[in-house]
Amino acid sequence: MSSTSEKSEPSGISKSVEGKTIRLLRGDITREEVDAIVNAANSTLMGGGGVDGAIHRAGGPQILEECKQIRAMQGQLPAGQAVITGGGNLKAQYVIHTVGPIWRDGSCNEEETLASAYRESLKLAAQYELKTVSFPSISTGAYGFPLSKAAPIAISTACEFFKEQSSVEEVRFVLFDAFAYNEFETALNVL
Ligand code: AR6
Repeated sequence: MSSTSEKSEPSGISKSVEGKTIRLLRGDITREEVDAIVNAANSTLMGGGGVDGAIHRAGGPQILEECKQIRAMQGQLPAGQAVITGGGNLKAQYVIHTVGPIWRDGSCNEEETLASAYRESLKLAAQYELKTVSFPSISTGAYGFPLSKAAPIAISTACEFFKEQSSVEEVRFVLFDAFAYNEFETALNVL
């Protein structure tokens, strides 16, 4: 895997991997001007707290309406899977809703399920021919996944995905607090 040209930027860092970009930013994902932001949802798709609540508040009722239609068609969304809606009032054109695993003790397939949540979200972005996608740190809030384990999984899953031909040119991780940002920075630095 080729990874080159790490750059310091005012609001974060980026690294080139396989000719594509991984960027880390501190901030609020609802403000992202990208093709799609990813929501750390729950299986009901009916909204919740954390980043899920923030996205539905900022995006308005249209997003929940579309989530209800998806629920009606396919039922609950299992952990590790992803679906897509429009972005409502957000600057992002789409919201990709995925469900991360609830951390138990690490023996319940949590790591593979987390990787799957990132991978399936990226596959959906590629299916829609999107170029830029912003992720929060999935599962590391209410779902209790340790950040030191989650950050390397997030970064390495994006890198693996970059090996495949797709429309996705830039993956951003938008981290809400300094602790999360530092864990992702550590994971990016060991690439
Ligand atoms: N922008 C970026 N990151 C954020 C934002 C934001 N506006 N708000 C919170 N975070 P969580 P989970 C960070 O709990 O662990 C919901 O109720 C937060 O600091 O949102 O996957 C769902 O409905 C943390 O690092 O998601 C589910 O029931 C990260 O986002 C459940 O929580 C994820 O925290 C999902 O839990």
